[in-house]
Amino acid sequence: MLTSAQIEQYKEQGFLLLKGVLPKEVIEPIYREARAIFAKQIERVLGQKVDIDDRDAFEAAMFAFFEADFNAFSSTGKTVQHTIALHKLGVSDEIIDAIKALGLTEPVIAVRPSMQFNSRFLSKDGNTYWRLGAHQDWRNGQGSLDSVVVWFPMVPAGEEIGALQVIPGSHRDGLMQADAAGYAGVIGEEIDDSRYVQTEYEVGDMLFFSALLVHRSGNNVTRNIRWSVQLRYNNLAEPTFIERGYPMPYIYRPQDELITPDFPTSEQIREVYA
Ligand SMILES: O=C(O)CCC(=O)C(=O)O
Repeated sequence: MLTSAQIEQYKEQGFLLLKGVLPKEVIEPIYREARAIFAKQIERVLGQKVDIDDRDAFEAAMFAFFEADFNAFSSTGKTVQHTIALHKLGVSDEIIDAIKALGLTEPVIAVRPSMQFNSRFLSKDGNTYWRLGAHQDWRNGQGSLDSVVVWFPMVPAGEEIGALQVIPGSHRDGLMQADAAGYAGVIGEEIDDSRYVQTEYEVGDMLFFSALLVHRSGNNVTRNIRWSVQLRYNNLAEPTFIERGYPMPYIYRPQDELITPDFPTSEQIREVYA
């Protein structure tokens, strides 16, 4: 699927933006299902039926939902990352073949797929919303040295809506200093803005990049949400990954308390199985 020039470019630059990897018909149902899931909670919380195909009206309702019930917004945001369609995409031949071509001879999923809804109106303080400063994903994944991240928006995306910005070749400089290993692991040293390249996408385009590539979120200055997906993979055959015991830094566990106290009643259960 990839030409040798593309593979060379990936090795040199640490990223490869592939145009039209997937037909819109594959991305659209994932985006649509995510909106439909949010719409159900919007109706419950705001008492408002929203048309998921009316982008501005739907997104205005998203912002109102965020303000009205942050907990429900946050768990709905997690729920949309668990759809069957999104997970199927993460193991689709198109993506796995590309990752193999990039050198991951024995690919394995590094972490569950994630979906982001980037907007300053989905921010607690209007400033530090889901917009990441300069970082390397390797610091939170700690996987194989050739670990690959796949990033793509589900809407057309360029500078205005804050598509990803990358520093070509920065993967070759190795792991840079940062104070934390998790999502807060922003690179400590000052990086000249002129080193960043703005990436641009139509729906179906995908960015493949080394987990060591320095990158950051763009600044979404529009009133729309930048819906995007990230998929991450490691290579089971990479010698240091084997040597380090296949580290798995992502913590996934149930919380200790019931979210809805005194629920469910036996009557509710009997109704389900009636
Ligand atoms: O989508 C974004 O704005 C940032 C995503 C990112 O950099 C990451 O998940 O590593």
